[in-house]
Amino acid sequence: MKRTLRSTRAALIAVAIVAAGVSLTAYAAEVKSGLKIAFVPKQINNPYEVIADDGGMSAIKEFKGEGKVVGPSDAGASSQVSYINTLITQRQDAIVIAANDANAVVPYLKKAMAQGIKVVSFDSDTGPAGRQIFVNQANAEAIGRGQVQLLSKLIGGEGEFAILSATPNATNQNTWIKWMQEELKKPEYSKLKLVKIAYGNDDDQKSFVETQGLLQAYPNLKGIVAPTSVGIAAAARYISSSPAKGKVAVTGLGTPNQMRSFVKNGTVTAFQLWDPGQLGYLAAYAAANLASGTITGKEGESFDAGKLGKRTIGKEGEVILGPPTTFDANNIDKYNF
Ligand code: RAM
Repeated sequence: MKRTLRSTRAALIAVAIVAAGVSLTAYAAEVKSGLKIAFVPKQINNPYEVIADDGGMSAIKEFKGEGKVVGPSDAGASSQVSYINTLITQRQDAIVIAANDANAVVPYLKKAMAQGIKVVSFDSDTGPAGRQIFVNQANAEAIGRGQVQLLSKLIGGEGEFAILSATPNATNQNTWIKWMQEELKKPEYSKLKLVKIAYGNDDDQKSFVETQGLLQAYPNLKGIVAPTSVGIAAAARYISSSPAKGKVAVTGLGTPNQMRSFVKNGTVTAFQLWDPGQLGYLAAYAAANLASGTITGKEGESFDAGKLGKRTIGKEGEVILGPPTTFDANNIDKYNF
């Protein structure tokens, strides 16, 4: 009897300790309700950015904040500045931004942070000076190297290819391109030749025309890598109705919904992306945790990101969503974004 009592008491104490631990964790992970969080995408009419922003808004709904999306209709270098200034005047709790040009926005984001507004960059970074946290879609080196690996497979390891990028100042595209060029230095790619980096500015028409220009300028072109959802869709559309179909491979980063018809009609064999909705969702939770004081943005801190679970901040305030997926005819119908 005594032994039972003692062990019961011990068990009760253990339960109490566990319960206290659980409630402490829950308390630490809580974000405030009513937070005003504004998303500033690269451009509001880019389908990729729309999915990302929608993901952010759904997270904000979960923790009962007030979310909104404001931003330019073009991805021009200084197009986001006036929006940031307005958000500062409106005393938002946090700004979540996909930067078109770090140099253009950092001074204004610094001003926001000086006034207590928390700043999270996502998709396209500002660099550590312009934000507390960068929510990155995937490891930038892995994305860049992965793009070359995929292209090489698609064109049999040799031939001329071009990159069709977004804007010349986009941090994300430029970082990926840098890693593509690193990957190309490996001996196994000695027969791959990067002939040109073209810029479609994340504008559908300009990307379409740039694709046409690439085909005219490089008659031996075997591939186009467009690490932009706008660029890859425009390139695929051009090539799908040109004699280059089946001869010039189009790959890069795109949304399954925009690329599905080009995979089905044989213009595109494979391309990559992550879930932009989850990217926005994670960025919203990062912003809310900063604004609630549960984290400050330092390496090693963790926060609760709703259905994405616990996330830990890495070097220079970077939080990574996860590895990209490669889409092809076998799996594309499993994805709806
Ligand atoms: C475009 C944008 C965005 C990029 C995607 C892959 O929508 O340039 O920044 O991450 O493509």
